[in-house]
Amino acid sequence: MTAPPRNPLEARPALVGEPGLNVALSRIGFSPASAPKTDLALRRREWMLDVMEAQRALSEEARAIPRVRGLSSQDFLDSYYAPGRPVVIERAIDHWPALKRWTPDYLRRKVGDAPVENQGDRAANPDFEIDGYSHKKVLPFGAYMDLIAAGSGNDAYVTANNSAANRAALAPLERDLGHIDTYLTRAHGMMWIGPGGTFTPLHFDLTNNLIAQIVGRKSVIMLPPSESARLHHGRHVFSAVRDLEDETRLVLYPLARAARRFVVDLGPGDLLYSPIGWWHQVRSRDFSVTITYTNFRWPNEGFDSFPAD
Ligand SMILES: O=C(O)CCC(=O)C(=O)O
Repeated sequence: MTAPPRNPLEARPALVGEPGLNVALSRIGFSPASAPKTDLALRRREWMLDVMEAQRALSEEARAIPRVRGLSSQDFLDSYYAPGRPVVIERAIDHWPALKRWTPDYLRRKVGDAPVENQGDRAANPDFEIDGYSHKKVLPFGAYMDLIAAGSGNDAYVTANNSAANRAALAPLERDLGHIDTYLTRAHGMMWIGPGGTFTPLHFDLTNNLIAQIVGRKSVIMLPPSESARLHHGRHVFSAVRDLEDETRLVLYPLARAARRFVVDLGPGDLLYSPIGWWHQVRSRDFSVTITYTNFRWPNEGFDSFPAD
C-alpha cells in the first residue's frame, strides 16, 4: 500500500475537472477541525476557484484563449475585458508604419546616441526582476544596440520598468505608431526592446494589460488565477517557480507541473489582452519590440487594493 500523498493536489495527474478531483480537493492539507480559521477560509477560496475552472474546462470553446480578428469595442468588453478572459487580436495594428520600418538600423538612426535605460547584468541574478532597481543601467542607445546585437540572451533588456526614464529618448519613434482607439484611450505605452532570448519570469500584473507585438516573435505561457495554489506565489506579484519550462525549477515546485497552461505565440501586428491576475511568463524568439498598454477605455484599478508584501 502506498502512503497517502501529503497534499492531494500534488498527486493530481493532470487537469482540474478530472474524475476524483473533488475528493482530492476535500482532502487538502490539515483537517478543518485543526486548521486555523484563516487557513480554512483560504483553502475554501482555492476550492471555489478550482471547481469553477474545472467547470470551464468542460467546454473546448470556453477554456481556450481565442485568436480573433476585427473585434469590436463592445465585443471586446462583453466577451473578454469584463470577464477577464485573455484573447489574441490578430493583425490589429498591421497598418502601423513601425511594423515595416523598425529594423535595428532604423531604430539606431532615429534614436541616435540618446541615453537609454535598460535592465542590465541580469544573467548572474535569478531574481533580476524582483531586484529590478539594482539592475537599471544607462547606455547611449547605439551602445545598447551593439550590446544586444552580440547575441541572443537575457542579460540586457529595455523593459516597462525603464519606460518613464526612456520617454524622451524614444519619442522619435512615436510617429511610426498608430492608435488603438477601439480598446484604449490615447496615452503612451511602455516599450520593451531586446534580443532573442529575453525572458520575463512567471508573474501576474496588477492591471489589465494589452501587449502589442511590433517586431519579432514572442511566446507567452498563460495560466488562470485559479492556478495560484500550484504556482507558489512568492514576493509581490512573482511566482517562486520562475520558469515553467525549466526542469530544475519544476523539481523544486512539482505542483506547478499540473497547472493548466496555455501557450500563446505572438508575431508582429498581434495584440494579446492579458487580464489582471492571469499568470504569465514571456520569451522572445527574435530581436523584438513590444509595447504594453494599460490605458483601457474602461476602469483598470485593481492595483489600488492589492495587499502588499
Ligand atoms: O514582453 C515581455 O517580456 C513581458 C511582458 C509582460 O510580462 C507584461 O507586460 O506584463
